[in-house]
Amino acid sequence: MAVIVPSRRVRKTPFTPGVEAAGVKAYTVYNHMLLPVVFESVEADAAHLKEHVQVWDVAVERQVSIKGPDALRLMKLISPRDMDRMQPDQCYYVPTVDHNGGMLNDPVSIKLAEDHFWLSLADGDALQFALGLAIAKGFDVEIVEPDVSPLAVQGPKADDLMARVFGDVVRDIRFFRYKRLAFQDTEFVVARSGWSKQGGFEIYVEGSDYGMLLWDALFAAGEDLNVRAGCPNNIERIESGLLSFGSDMRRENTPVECGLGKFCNSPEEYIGRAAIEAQLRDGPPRQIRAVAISGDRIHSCSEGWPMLADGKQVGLVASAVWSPEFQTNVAIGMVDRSHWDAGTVTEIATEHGMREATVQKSFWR
Ligand code: THG
Repeated sequence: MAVIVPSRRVRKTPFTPGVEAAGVKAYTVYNHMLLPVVFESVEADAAHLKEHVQVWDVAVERQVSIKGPDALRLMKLISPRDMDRMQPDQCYYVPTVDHNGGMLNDPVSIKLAEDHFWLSLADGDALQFALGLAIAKGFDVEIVEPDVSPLAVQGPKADDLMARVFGDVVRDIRFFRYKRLAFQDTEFVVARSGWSKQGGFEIYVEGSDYGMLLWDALFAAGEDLNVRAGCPNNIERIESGLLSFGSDMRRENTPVECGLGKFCNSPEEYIGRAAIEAQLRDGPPRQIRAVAISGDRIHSCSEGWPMLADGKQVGLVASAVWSPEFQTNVAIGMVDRSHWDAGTVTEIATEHGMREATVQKSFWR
């Protein structure tokens, strides 16, 4: 394939100079911005992530800032999750849905103040959804994409590296909580979160000019920890069951189908509530499952593969890759109720021929 050309529409990030110097081998485009996908190789990157610490340019996780007297009202309309329980230093994983319960995005929301939230977006123009609702409802809120670029520090040595740059106080940050921590003459929201299950943090870098200063500070502090540039890793995240919006789930799926029903507990009216509550009551017609695929190493699944039983489609695999750690092809499938029990064997039609695909009891991690 040819290269991706950056422009005002396909934006570089504040960390792109560091990513380029670290020898990035491929990008994808996410929220109209460059997202690195490989440094050494996806397998070598995964092995390093599981043993050391990596710094990830996840500036593509763009923030929608919702601020003003009606910010909480708008958040309650958008969020299936009970916003009244959210603590002042908390982050919530929030599936956002349309009026039929169809997934529109799966952001992390960050409560900055009683009247100020960020939605840290997956791929999709969810700012326009929030803005449209606010305009239609006449809400008193300001909605903007601020100059905020998340940088993730992930891996078992993340606490040690972060402590060297931000102080030992980082060790006290609990999962999906944040603290505001000083860096040079400013401060950043620093949360214990990130799109891997190796542990770590996300630093919401406010002000693009600080991007490379922080990048360089982390690499200078972490030399003896074997710190490297990394990125969300397709092997580690499939083993971990971290879902990718646009691939594993889309608007044709509800949060219940995505296994995110536990995040739909708002006692108040929100958009899509009737459809979601009906599925919580009756069970969804299909649901996300871990799937193991037999045979030779799968490098990637770009189009989505139908899962077949007796020649009839009973599901769809949208992410699959060889796992060196578990010595099988690991995959994420959206599987019909009739075939979603653990141990069920189906066939998938890949461009490399037919393969056996077995539904697993749970993800690998
Ligand atoms: N961090 C931030 N923004 C993001 C992502 C992120 N925006 C895009 C994308 N990732 C959104 N999707 C997810 C999906 C899963 C998780 C976070 C964001 C996640 N899930 C945990 C899990 O499944 O174990 C648990 C969440 C919980 O218990 O609340 O972390 O990564 N800033």
